[in-house]
Amino acid sequence: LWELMENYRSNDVDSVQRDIVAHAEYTLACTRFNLSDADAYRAASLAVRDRLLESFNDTSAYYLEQDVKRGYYLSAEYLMGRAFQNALVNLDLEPSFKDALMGLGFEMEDLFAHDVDPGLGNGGLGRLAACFLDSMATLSLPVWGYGIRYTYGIFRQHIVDGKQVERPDYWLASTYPWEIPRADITYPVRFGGRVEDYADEAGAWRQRWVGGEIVQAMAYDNPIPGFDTFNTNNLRLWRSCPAEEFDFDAFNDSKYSEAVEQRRRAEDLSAVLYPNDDKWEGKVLRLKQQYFFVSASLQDLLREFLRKPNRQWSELPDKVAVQMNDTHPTLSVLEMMRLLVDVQKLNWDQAWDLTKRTCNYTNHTVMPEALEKWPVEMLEEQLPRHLQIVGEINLRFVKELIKMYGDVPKVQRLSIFQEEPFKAIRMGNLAVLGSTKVNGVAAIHTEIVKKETFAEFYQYFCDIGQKDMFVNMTNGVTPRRWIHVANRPLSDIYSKYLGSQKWLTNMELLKELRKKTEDPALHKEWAAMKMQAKQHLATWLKEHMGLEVDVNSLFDMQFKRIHEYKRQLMNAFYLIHRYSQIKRASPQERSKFQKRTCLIGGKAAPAYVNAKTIIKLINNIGQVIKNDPDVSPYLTVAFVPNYSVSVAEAICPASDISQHISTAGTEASGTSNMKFVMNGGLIIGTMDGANIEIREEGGNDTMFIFGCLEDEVESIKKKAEGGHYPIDARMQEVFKTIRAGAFSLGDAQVTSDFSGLIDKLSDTTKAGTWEGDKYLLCYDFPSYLDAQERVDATYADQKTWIKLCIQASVSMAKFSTDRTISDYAEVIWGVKPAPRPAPQ
Ligand code: DL6
Repeated sequence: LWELMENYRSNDVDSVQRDIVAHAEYTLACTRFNLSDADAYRAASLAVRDRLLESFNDTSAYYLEQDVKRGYYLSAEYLMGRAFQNALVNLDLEPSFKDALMGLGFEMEDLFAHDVDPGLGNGGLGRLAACFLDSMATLSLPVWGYGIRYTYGIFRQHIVDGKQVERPDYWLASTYPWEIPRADITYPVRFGGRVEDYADEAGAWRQRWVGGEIVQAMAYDNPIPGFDTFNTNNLRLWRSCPAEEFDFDAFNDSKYSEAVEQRRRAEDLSAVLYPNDDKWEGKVLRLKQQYFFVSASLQDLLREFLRKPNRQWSELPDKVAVQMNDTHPTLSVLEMMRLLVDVQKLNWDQAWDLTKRTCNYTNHTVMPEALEKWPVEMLEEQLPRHLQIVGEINLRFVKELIKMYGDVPKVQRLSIFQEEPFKAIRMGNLAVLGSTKVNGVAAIHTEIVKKETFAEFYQYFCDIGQKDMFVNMTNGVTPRRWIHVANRPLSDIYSKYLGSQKWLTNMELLKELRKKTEDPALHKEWAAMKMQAKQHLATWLKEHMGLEVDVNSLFDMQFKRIHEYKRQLMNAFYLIHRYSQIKRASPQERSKFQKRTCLIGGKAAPAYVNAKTIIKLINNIGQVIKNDPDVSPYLTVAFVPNYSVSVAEAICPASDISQHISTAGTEASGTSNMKFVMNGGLIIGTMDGANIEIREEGGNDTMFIFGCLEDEVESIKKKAEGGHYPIDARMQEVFKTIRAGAFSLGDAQVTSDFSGLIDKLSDTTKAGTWEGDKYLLCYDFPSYLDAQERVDATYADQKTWIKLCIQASVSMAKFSTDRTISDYAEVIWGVKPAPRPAPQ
């Protein structure tokens, strides 16, 4: 067969051109004499895909042959971003494809816009998973991702009359050349039915799960090329399809509609991504989605494990590491037990030992409303065997706890089962108990996980001598996408000053440039780079929103999911305050104000009323300012719709300052903070999440810090209960303007909605509580204003500003996912790089 296969595809311009034209002619059946940009995009992407597949197939064969330990990243969400340019960069094909396309009459960059940006995730957690995949491949680590191939990703956000309107995201409407459907790789996944006891050949009682409904999980492979390596890994996404056997029986019985209904039910499973971020919703379809992808993934990885002849089950933890991305894939613990005990017939103790030593869990949020709790009833109905298994795990665990501590209330809190207000499985507790390592995603977050979220578990593991079970893995982002692809002028500056592109796989090298933070030549290039990014964004804003912005103004950005804890509302209050200041000033004074363009973006969960009201408020502020000729020359405020990976690629490079202003102790890490600083912007922020570590790396002077500290929050809230909670006069002024309808554009209902937001905050007796100022906006507002003043003052001195930007950006090595993933591989997975040798 090998001899029959041609050589690898050649990458000289001529061969690339031939491949593109051949794909246009034979694969796409387009006439090669008249190709549109869209046709050229499809043909070129297929030519890239051929090269991806060569590398992908050979890497998979190499891993198998070497029998390396494999890692599997299980995540319900991935925000991969556009694949075309990324693949060209990672496979080092950009120059030849650029020339080849040019020769055919196309600008390569024009074709990038035809690439789909699949939104198979909500926000930070999904984008992190995508950056992780890039680093795993780049580090030549034999780690694959598993997830769900949602037919509809996160909704497309439109702004109509200042309000968020959600439209379905049918991302598959245009062709998607980056996936390979694997009709030959399918697994049955069962729901419902019942558990039967039976005696096996040796006479021992065993259980088997029978009946119910079966759907097929079909694999779609998305090759993930590494940068500067011959390895290409895989993201395997599962699509639900009807199982054939079922339809057949039903048709025979002439139950046509029932059969059709069954097909629809099966397809529904992977139809939509739930658009909630940081919030658990007890929807049965969501539980089924989780089990669906967990079951298919585990069946698949165990099949791979068993491909080596004479495998012993005891080898499993030496050959397989599973990472559960948040609690969404926690059913892995139960499914692994079922597959080992019921299917492979291992005894319980061995199966439990292997499961625990194979699985690991990452926590991504401190929001209690995010911790999943599946009702026992729901499990009983959908996954009866798993309910038995979790019951048994818990029984053994509780017995051990009682032996250690006695029958004390703490045992109930550690239990996997919640009794009140409804009987449920606490997925967080199950994830911790079923794992070798548990990690948080930034230093402060891991401490909170240990002292609050899972305090009693942490104590328990300390008591049994496993203190090291909880570890920190500070997040990161990939410099390939977030610098090299998103901001080529900056990438070129780095490569020029360092003499090579090696910094792209070793960001420590950038620290060399700390010596040059005052170098006038570098300053000049840096300023030109920033200006180019701002101009690029300005063109984009004009094209997409009809918005005109002044590229000489300070670009101020806040882009992330809209959530009360992220405090976009505080930013909105600040904008009103700034507006009033400018409005009140005399014409001469006005001209002294630093001009600002303030852009905010992010999606709100469709049912999150307050978040949607905040979006409306921001839009109305933008409108009022735009209509006010006294202020509009000095201040622009706009809400940028449909924040996504590709939008972020235009946004991040253009920022001067970005806002990461969550209440201390609420944002687990944040990753856009990293992207903005890597792109030469500074941060105004709180001592929260990864801000703290970014500041440590860059130096205190590179961040405009304000607000209370995490360890002060408790006492501030306590004090507030007594009723003392002063509200700054400037904030009261803002409230007054809002209540007076200054931002309601004549709509009384809108005034009432906006007032609803601030009534809650200004009820001084309820500050710090759910009903009051839970996220301490009133408390932090004065210091936020001070920090904003420092921003303006520093920006006025461009020399200092650029120096700080360079200092911060070149100090970001810690936040490359290459560092993060090396830590995961070493500390958690025990997976080693397996670089495939250069092809002959
Ligand atoms: O770890 C990635 C990312 C963090 O940077 C954010 O701070 C955190 O809010 C986010 N969490 C989620 C919540 N998902 N759940 N559950 O996206 O994770």
